[in-house]
Amino acid sequence: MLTRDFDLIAEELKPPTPSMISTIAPHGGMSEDVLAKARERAVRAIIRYRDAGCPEPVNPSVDELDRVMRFIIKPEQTGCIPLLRHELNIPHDVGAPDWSQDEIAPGTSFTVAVIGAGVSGIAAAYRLQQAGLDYTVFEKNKEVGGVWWENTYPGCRLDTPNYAYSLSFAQKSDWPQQFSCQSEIQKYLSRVSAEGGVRPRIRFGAEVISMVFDEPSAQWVLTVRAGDGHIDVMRFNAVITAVGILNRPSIPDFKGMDQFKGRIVHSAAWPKDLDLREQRVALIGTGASAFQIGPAIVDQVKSLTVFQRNPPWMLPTPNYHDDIKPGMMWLLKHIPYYGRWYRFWQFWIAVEGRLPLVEVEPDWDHPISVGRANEQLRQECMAALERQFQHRPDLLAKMTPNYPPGAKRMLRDNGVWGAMLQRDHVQLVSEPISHLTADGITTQDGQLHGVDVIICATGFKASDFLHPIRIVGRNGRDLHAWWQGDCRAYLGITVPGFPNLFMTGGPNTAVVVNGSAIFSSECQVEYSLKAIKYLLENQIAAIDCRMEPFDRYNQYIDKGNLTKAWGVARTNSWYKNSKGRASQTWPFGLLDYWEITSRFNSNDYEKLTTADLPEKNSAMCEA
Ligand code: N01
Repeated sequence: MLTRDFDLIAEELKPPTPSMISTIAPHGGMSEDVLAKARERAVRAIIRYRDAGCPEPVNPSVDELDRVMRFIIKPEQTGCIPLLRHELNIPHDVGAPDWSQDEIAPGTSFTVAVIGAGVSGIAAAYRLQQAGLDYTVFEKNKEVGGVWWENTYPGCRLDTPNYAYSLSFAQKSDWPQQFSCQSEIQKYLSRVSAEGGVRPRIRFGAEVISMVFDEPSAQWVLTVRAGDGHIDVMRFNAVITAVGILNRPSIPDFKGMDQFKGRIVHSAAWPKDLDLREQRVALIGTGASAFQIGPAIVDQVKSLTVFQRNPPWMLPTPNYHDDIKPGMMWLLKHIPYYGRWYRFWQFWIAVEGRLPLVEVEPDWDHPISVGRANEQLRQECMAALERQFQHRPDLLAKMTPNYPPGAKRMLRDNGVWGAMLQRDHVQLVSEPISHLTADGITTQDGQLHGVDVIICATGFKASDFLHPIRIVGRNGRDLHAWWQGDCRAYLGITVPGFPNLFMTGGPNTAVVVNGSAIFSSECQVEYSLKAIKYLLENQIAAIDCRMEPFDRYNQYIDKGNLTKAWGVARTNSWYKNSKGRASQTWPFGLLDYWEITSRFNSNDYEKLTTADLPEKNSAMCEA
């Protein structure tokens, strides 16, 4: 893009399609010979750019962009070019609304409430602002960031590649690591909210406790509690929820919890004053949070006892904690667009990601894996486990999962967890917990494990979408009662009976082996804006999802989830709800979600004008 030298993307330099089992080959699997040629040409191009005085890059034409994209992607993947253009964001912000309220509905009043100022809430606010809409963001915390503000436990960091884990309209080219730490991501979100101009529209310390659809006015009536207990009741034409799914801590209810003399903390509510030095510490759970906490505290504590219910599958990721190398940092800093193309690469890889590796093959018969590719992944991960625990057969046995890889979140492994477990003052207990006593944790074999502090890294109530907000829609329908713990939505965004309510991070939108939550949130926000545009253009008060597309969509999702390891495996995970249905996971590729959310089909919705709506519904309006 800098030099317009298309020799740099000559056919002979094309990287082979990288195969992704547990890890991806460096440089997309290019041979040493090709790599040397590519480096030589790149260096010459950089020198030319330097000698020309580092001119401002001229925006590439669409043809030029496509040519570069086609150099990387497979010929059969050209369908994903629009998605990749969105993520690359060159030369312009593809996801920006192509309209404004002033242009399409001048003089009308239309207000939107956004609930939550984490990544999704910031994205929603930014897009609403671009469309010139009147909006207010309600955030229960004192700062933006959502989970990245709340989770301050030692070792907290990303476990998805960072260049793809950022907003398409606010890319950052100087992430210090491939998987950045919590404080870095929090700083980024704080900066985006300030520079994006949305911060003044956020009401901090304001928790939405209920929202009721008032049919006569087709407005949502929100009851909002401020930090000082003050209650406000406010009306909005539409609501976008951005409350996240992994943020309501799940704290186990062990017998005898009230007897324990020490401190019990949850990973997501880490007390600032918690001093673990010389303490005997219990870590309950071996999910993503525990995996980060354990190695970060092991040097301080007197002893660490890890209580494991099911071992996780570990995904070899040697560079997990590494800083970006100086050479790469130089390129990111000095070569315009380098970070964008790096993001492009990470996104393109994630379009399918590890999805083929978790595919269920009906003719595959194995006690653990669900298909041939899944078995290959299992064997690679097993080989890595065996290498790590070659001198500790006891630990290898405890660390060997008996369910297919991908049935629950696979954890990034650069060896620190295995090394931690092999320290003298660390013990891995796989005997189930029976109860707590004043002095510690008793397991079902009757053994008391004396501890001073218990850390519950026991996850979140992921399937309780929008909990604990009371939500009442048309005809007095209570959303939580209607869902009965089995949450569903159309496209993960709208629910019949709840007009003009748009969710981000809703049911079945979590991408778990391909991509990041930010991608889905941006799709949901952009879809919501398209729906609002439709309302304004057509002077319709509200749209209400029809049952037929809702049912059809959920059948498609359920069928899809049953083709993936998590859909058929019986293991516990936050992917499933208490009914055993995978209500969190998106079972297809990123392109599929992009395509179904990139157009708003008004036929999927019943249109409500204020004239159609009942005149009075005072009971429902009571806050
Ligand atoms: O929670 P989890 P998490 N007794 O639900 C165990 C994201 N995240 O906070 O496997 C004993 O995964 C439970 O056991 P089992 C990421 O998406 C992201 O670790 O159910 N144990 C499990 O081991 C992640 O997937 C980052 O048998 C009990 C653990 O607790 C998601 O958040 C960083 C128990 C819970 O694991 C959740 O991760 C951290 C009980 N009663 C987290 N109850 C990023 O970097 C539960 N367990 C982006």
